[in-house]
Amino acid sequence: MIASPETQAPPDAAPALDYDAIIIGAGMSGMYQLYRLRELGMRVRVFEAGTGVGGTWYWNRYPGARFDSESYTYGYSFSKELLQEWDWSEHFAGQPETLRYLNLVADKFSLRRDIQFTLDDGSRFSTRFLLTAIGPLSSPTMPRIEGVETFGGQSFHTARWPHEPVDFTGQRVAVIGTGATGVQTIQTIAKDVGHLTVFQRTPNWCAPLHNSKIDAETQKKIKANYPEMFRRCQETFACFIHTPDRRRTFEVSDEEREAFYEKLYAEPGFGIWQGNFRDILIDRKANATISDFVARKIRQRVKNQQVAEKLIPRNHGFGTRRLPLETFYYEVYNQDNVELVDITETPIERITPTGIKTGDREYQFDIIIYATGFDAITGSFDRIDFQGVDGLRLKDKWKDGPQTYLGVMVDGFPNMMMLMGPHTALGNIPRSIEHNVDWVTELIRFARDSNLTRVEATVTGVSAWTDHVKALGVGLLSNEVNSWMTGYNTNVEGKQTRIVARYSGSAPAYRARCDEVAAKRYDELALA
Ligand code: NA7
Repeated sequence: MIASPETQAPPDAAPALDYDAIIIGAGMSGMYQLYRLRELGMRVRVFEAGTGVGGTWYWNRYPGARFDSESYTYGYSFSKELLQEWDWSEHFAGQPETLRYLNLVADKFSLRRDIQFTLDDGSRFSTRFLLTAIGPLSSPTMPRIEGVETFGGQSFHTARWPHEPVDFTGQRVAVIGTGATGVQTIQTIAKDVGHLTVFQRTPNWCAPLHNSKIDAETQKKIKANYPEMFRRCQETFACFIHTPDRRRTFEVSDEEREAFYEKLYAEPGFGIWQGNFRDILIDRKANATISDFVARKIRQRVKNQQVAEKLIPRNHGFGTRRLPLETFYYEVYNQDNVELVDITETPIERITPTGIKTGDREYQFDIIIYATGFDAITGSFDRIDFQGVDGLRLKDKWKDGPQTYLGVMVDGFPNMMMLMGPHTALGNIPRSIEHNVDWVTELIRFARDSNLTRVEATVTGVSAWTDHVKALGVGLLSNEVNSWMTGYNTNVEGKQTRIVARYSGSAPAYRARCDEVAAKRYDELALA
């Protein structure tokens, strides 16, 4: 697949291009980008590796996969008709419902006719613009443990879960990994398994989701309130409906603080993370108060205190990694048929044909589940051989970390635009997707209306934005912790150094900067 900015030949000598735009990926960004570019009357083609639309929600079919954002804040906002037509059944919808929703969107806007699924026949296509909609969490990583391929039972990575149901009844099951995915999987399958063994390397701070059904009355209110709710999401730091409390942690008395934490712990969703005191993610002492509060909750909820201590994180503070939200996760460890293995004490030596061998024991399993995460943010870019001007390879350009202009463009890669690429504001992701896609669409419209065939970020623009993103990350506790958010992954060669992979300023500030560039008719770009 080649983007064709016609570096050598003038536009009138260009060979006919197959498409005006090619989009890679039919997840939430790719689908919406297709919709918008079609409005411009462009010839657009989407290429998707899966057999259906939905991206994240297509691939991550593991048991218990669900939103941690309120369902109604997560859906697309661009169509009033769609908003009124679709009923979310729960405050935090499960994956099957979300996938149904995205299929409805694809049907309603007849998206499928421009999407080609599973392209692996060596075909080549040319296009004016190339848009990557490949997702920040879409390249799953398997652990680098000897013998993985020798296991004789069933084994699955959570992000490559089979389409057919998996029967856990009476089975001896292992789960490796305790991130947001592992937590959702564990709490869900614990009800059905014969025996469950959880292999934990690093415990994560988790807080209750408090999910519930949406009744008819609430449904009506949600639908009446959509414009106001989306407006609020636009104003908050990370596009969630939660926004930090204006107070600092030590501005209130110990009693008030405790009562505030109790309130947040009892409320649904990310409030305890995104709606907490405004300094908990930058001030170590402030952070220690909420970490201590949640540690006490874990000790109360888990009966065996040795197990409770193992579930309490020691190497990072509350909320400095992505917060898994849970539903009776800690109570799972009170079940007789559930065992927690701390693999920092007894490391996994190898996977065997019948199970897992640690330093001190050999376990027998019927099923092994790898909830071992992703080569995040840049991983999906590394897996495609993007080549720019003069054969410049994106992977080489980014070997010491991503360099971008607004997280959307890269110098040397004219006419390529990234949706939810590195250095963009992620947060409540569909809100960021809609902004990102709308901005890119306006840029493409501008190029078309101005008879431009080439739009490219400049070297200065890229280095200024990259420096800005790095500067914003200074002082954030989360940037001092190994996690997917800092591009750290023990299972990928060369990814054991933390990088600043995300834009960590506020979403409104990010949008303001993008709007300013558009208002000045993109004069920071090289246009030809
Ligand atoms: P995460 O959050 O990256 O979690 C991966 C988990 O797997 C984590 O507990 C890792 O431990 C563990 N892991 C990874 N490799 C190994 C090996 N080799 N041995 C043992 N344990 C391992 O991925 P998720 O899928 O849970 O979530 C990613 C995001 O997707 C999530 O935050 C949502 O935004 C959606 P570690 O912490 O590295 O010690």
